[in-house]
Amino acid sequence: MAKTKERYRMHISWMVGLCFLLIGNGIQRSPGNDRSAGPSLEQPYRTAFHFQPPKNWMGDPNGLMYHNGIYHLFYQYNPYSPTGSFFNMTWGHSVSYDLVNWIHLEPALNTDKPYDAKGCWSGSTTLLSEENPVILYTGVDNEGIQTQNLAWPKNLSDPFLREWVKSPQNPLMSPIDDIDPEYFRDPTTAWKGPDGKWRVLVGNQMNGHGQAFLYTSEDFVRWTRSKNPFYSSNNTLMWECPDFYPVSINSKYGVDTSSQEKFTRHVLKASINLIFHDYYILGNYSAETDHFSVDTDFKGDASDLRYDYGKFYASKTFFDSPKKRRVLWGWVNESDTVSGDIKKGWSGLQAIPRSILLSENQKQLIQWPIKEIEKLRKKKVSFTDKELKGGSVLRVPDITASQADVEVSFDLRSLTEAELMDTSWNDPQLLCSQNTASVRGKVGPFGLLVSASMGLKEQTAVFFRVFRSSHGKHVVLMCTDQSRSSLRKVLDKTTYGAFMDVDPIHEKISLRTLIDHSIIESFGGEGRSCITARVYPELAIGDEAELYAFNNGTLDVYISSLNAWSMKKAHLVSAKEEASQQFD
Ligand SMILES: *[C@@H]1O[C@H](CO)[C@@H](O)[C@H](O)[C@H]1NC(C)=O
Ligand SMILES: *[C@@H]1O[C@H](CO)[C@@H](O)[C@H](O)[C@H]1NC(C)=O
Ligand SMILES: *[C@@H]1O[C@H](CO)[C@@H](O)[C@H](O)[C@H]1NC(C)=O
Ligand SMILES: *[C@@H]1O[C@H](CO)[C@@H](O)[C@H](O)[C@H]1NC(C)=O
Ligand SMILES: *[C@@H]1O[C@H](CO)[C@@H](O)[C@H](O)[C@H]1NC(C)=O
Ligand SMILES: CC(=O)N[C@H]1CO[C@H](CO)[C@@H](O)[C@@H]1O
Repeated sequence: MAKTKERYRMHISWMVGLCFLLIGNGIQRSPGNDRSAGPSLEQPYRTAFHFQPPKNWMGDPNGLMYHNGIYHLFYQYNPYSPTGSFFNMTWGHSVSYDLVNWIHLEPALNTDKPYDAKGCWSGSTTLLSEENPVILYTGVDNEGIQTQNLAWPKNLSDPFLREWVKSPQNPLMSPIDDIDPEYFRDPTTAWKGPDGKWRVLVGNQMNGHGQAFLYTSEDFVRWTRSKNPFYSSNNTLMWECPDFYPVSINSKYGVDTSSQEKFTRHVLKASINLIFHDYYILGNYSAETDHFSVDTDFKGDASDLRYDYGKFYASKTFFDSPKKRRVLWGWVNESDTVSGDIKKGWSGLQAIPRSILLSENQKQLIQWPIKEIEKLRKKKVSFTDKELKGGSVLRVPDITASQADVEVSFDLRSLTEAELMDTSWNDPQLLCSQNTASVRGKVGPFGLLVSASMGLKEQTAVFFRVFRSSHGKHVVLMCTDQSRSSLRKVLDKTTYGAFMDVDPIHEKISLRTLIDHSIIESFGGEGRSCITARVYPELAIGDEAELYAFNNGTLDVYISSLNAWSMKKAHLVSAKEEASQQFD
């Protein structure tokens, strides 16, 4: 869990928040219950098909797992306030049959032991066998000392696994040697090596640099720490929520965390504290020697690979065994002010779960929203072969543009005149900030204007620009420009950017964007570059939101196809509501 100055600030605002809630109690309508979870005048920013608890603050996704026909999502949850806090952090718990519709349960872990008196922070679940799941999590005591702890289900016959028991042997891993006890957290899902021993990584820092230690165990209770870090990088800060897993080479399937299949490579992901982005590197892992040889280290600059180049942090994957896929969850926090969060009564979303694969060239990961989300698609609007002249906008009619799934692909026929790429332009976010949608270019900006108001006073532009590099190749830049996303001023409206590994001579440039009131998740080039943004329009809310395709370059582009679906609302209910519905 993010432990920073920001959190201290949050703590202060937490107290303010609590007062507000007490005063407001009885006056405010609860933003929580499912029926109001979609568009409403009071809650225009609450989402319809993204995961969120009924109210209050949610952070990192924690143990994710599939167990006996049911998916479990645990998450950092502050049950007392819509703002983050150092104190009282619990493991929120919800279950699902399809990863789309959810039943909210009581928190699975609460702060009730001396070693977790201050908080039950992030961790993971591991299936010791198909039947036997366990939780490893970071407990924080009243001194701020962090340890790793074990819990298991109280009653394996309860299909929802509502109650969890903490091991009497806790804490199992304590900060030793010169590990800073306040920077020792977030155990990964464990994997089993050929020697039958379990292995987990725990994030920490040494002299201000991020690293992870490997712990091994035969019984999951007594753990031995490796002498040297499993991997460390001087180009990073403290690692939060490390994740380590195999990906298959040239197969469309995901791989179990403990798999010893030959044709795999490994991904090491670290959530970098204070920077709040999730970076990853690729390499070869040998479970015989526990050696991880990487293609390249983290570089600590804009060329590092990220899951998402917008807002997306503290993510975690799990292996979805029945579907044979690896699924990624990530926390998307608010871009609103703390008082905005308090007014809404909630803060934090989970991104739509993404299935994750290694690209064919093995240089990066490919992410795509899980197939199940398409169940929510209803009315479809589509057209093909449409010319989009330089400087034009095209309205997509008949769609609930505040709650939609849009797929568009662009065909570029005149690339010879593309602007020349300067070799010093190596920071895509900077490049997008300097070249927002209102800076006209040649090939681009072209893309979508989402969450737009009639007349375009408010709009969020998700777009591409194509440059020519000196050696005759092309560079594709993908941007999300939030500068005009809301008439409100005090929001974080950072313009996000990513380079996209697409050759526009041989491929169309595709974009899929999931729009859900206050979140815009965009997947460029079939999942090669992803950008998630949070927006809070004042005009473009509910039925007032519009969707456009646009081209602000001087050269024409062609929409080879556009499909847009209005989306239904997912069903998110409490266990009680679920039970009463079944009774009805
Ligand atoms: C365990 O859960 C099952 C199914 O919900 C229930 O019937 C049983 O009473 C529970 N056992 C205990 C000891 O709580
Ligand atoms: C990383 O930094 C430490 C000092 O903080 C130094 O001792 C070590 O040599 C550095 N490692 C590399 C690979 O540069
Ligand atoms: C990883 O393994 C592949 C296949 O054996 C090999 O080609 C590649 O060089 C290895 N990479 C590293 C960094 O060891
Ligand atoms: C949450 O969002 C705020 C506002 O955009 C940002 O300043 C902060 O760094 C984010 N925190 C995390 C942990 O991502
Ligand atoms: C296109 O560029 C012009 C000129 O900068 C700007 O006024 C206009 O808002 C831009 N259009 C879009 C859709 O951003
Ligand atoms: C409701 C509740 O348990 N609140 C606690 C949150 O943490 C603070 C600081 O430890 C306690 O003082 C509160 O009682």
